[in-house]
Amino acid sequence: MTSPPARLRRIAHLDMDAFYASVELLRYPQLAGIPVVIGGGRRRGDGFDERLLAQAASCHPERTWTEQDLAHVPVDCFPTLATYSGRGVITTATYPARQFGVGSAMGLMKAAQLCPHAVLLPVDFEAVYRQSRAFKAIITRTAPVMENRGIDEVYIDFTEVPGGQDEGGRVLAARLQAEILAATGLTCSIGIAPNKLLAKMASEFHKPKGIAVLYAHELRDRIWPLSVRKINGIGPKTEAKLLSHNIHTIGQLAQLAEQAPAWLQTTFGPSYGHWLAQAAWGLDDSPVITHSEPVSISRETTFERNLHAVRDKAELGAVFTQLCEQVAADLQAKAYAGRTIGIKLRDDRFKTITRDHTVETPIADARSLRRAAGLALKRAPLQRPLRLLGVRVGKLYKVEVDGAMRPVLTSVHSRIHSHAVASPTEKSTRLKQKLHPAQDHQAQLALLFED
Ligand code: DCP
Ligand code: MG
Repeated sequence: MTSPPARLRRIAHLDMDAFYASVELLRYPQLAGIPVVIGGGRRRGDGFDERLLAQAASCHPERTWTEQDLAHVPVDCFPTLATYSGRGVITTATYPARQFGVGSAMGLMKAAQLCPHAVLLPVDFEAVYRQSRAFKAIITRTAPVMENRGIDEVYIDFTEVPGGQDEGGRVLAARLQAEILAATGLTCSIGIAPNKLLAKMASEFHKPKGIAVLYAHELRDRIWPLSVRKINGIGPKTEAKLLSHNIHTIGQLAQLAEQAPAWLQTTFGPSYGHWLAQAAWGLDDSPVITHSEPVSISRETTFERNLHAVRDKAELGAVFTQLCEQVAADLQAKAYAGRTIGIKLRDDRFKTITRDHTVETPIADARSLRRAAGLALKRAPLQRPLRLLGVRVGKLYKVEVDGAMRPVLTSVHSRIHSHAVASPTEKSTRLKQKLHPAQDHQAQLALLFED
């Protein structure tokens, strides 16, 4: 009996085109095809549309201008880079604007010299997040193995998706582009390759609205001529170091990796040196991670005025209970429970203190959280007025449908993160407790918060 042929690994990287700017063009379609840059501020509550309509009314007083007319405000009523003064930078630019050499991270004043007639718009984060969620939902409907990489990009495993192998992934990519466009009005570019590393490079090949299909045997022709900087994981410092050794292209790096592997490892360290060699040869077996589970769930609040543990006991106690209730609601909504309950305090001198209490079995209800958080609070100094109080639940477990608890396996990234952040604090807390055993009156103050 012959086994079915092994499927080729096909990984896609999808990246939205001029994302923040394209989201604005949905609101102002009359700006399509002309240079537009995003930068200089946020939209929320800044009265941008009101000013725009007022401008339209002063140019065209023969008619009335309301919010419904935003898509018809003449282009020459919009603010341009020429009128900008300040120190803001460009968040992104439409492709027509990029033709003038302007782009992300450039100062707006400098961009104004290159393209003074470009329209300047503020960013609308609410709309951007809404569209981000919308396009990702479209993808997972068809291709469920998707890794969220940020606001406007994802990796998608095409390997097992029906039709995902057709024309190397091109057919499915075109379908996703069409579905995203139909649902959101936004365009994206997709690269499909044997792994994430190559897919990320390929998605840039035919931007905007492009699809690039890359096979392993094309490494020499299509990847090696590119600058080393095109490898996701080579930043400006590594690039500068490589350039100082006359390594400009990925091909030169690959050659070096083959001829002098020890040099890369001594120059960049064994782990990064090895990774550089692998990357130059187009090798990457990192998986598409479908869900990144949280390391912890927390809520905190900064008070309108500073509160004192004794003088404002009732108010603080109420806030404390409310925070526990909110965390409990968050945990239950997401079907998590946790074993380490922590509190965070910030006093009037901005000193931040955290304390943890770990329980035997995972909990998610407000009463249990309140009790455990109270025990953590007992060990915190409470003499000074407080400006902030927070409650955090870590060591999370996923509560399955049948009620079983599965410990949350955090990704490598979040493990590194939680070590970097949590361990030193925990260590210093333990150290301090050894050196300065909790004073009795502190414990008594904390008792004030108990049920
Ligand atoms: N962004 C930002 N600051 C930067 C770069 C980007 O705030 N220095 C924001 C704005 C972008 C979004 O992130 O719209 C996505 O970044 P991309 O690098 O994917 O850039 P775009 O989507 O704007 O353009 P492209 O078509 O090149 O992907
Ligand atoms: Mg993008």
